[in-house]
Amino acid sequence: MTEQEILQGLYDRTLVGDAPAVLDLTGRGLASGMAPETMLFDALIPSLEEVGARFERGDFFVPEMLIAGRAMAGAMEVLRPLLAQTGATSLGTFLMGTVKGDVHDIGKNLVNIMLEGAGFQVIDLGVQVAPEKFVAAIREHRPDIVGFSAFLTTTMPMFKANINALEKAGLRDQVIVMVGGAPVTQEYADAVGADGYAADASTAVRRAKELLAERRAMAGTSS
Ligand code: B1M
Repeated sequence: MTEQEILQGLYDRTLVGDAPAVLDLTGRGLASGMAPETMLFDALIPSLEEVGARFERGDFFVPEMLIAGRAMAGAMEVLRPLLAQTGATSLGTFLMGTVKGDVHDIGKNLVNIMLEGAGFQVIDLGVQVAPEKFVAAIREHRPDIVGFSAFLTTTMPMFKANINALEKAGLRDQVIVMVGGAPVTQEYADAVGADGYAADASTAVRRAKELLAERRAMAGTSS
């Protein structure tokens, strides 16, 4: 198979949720020397975008979204260790979770992989994470950054609820807050009082590094 045929196959088989074929094509791609990033950004993610577009048009329903998501997740299991080749030293600790009421995790998991690849220690609280769970985990792990992911317009308000919970617990000044997820914008992040926002996984890594450097520079000048 040519590289183009593998990419087209990954796109088409993800679209119809054919997990075994997606897994097989991922293996073939790797065996033929393709970069994991090429399969991810040129086939798997565009396919899920098309799934979302079809769902919006009423051509796809929840079961189709679910099986497409599972097919993508299967490929990610194989690609994950290759994408996240972590350095020996940790840049900092990143606590991550999808907000309460929201079960989407593919985008969050991808951000986690990229963060790990860049050298962050990532603690993932999973999906449907309630404000009090974030608060307890911040107390326990003392992360440098906490990340809230939301993928539905109806769950985005949980960012504010989480930030309010951090303020109430006296933790807001101790941790950098980053937000992201498909419907989130910089304007929304600013409005809820987050420190940082990123539209995709690679920007999330860059933004996390910038925010951490700024925080450490400020701590250095004030001490
Ligand atoms: Co859902 N879903 N879904 N879904 N789903 C979306 C998000 C939707 C946009 C589809 C659509 O209408 N076009 C729509 C939301 C509309 C809206 O609110 N504006 C939607 C809907 C409506 C729903 C349900 C309500 C459907 C229903 O039941 N009627 C339901 C909600 C369930 C719930 O959460 N309570 C639902 C359910 C599901 C499934 C369970 C079937 C499945 C999820 C499987 C899973 O995640 N394990 C699913 C899927 C697969 C999708 C789509 C098709 C794909 C999402 C995805 O994985 N994208 C999605 C359509 C779409 O997004 N185009 C859709 C690929 C992923 C790599 O991209 O998620 O954007 P993304 O992540 C990016 C960035 O957002 C960013 O980096 C990531 C990587 O580059 N990012 C961050 C993410 N987190 C970040 C955090 C950061 C920084 C950056 O800092 C902390």
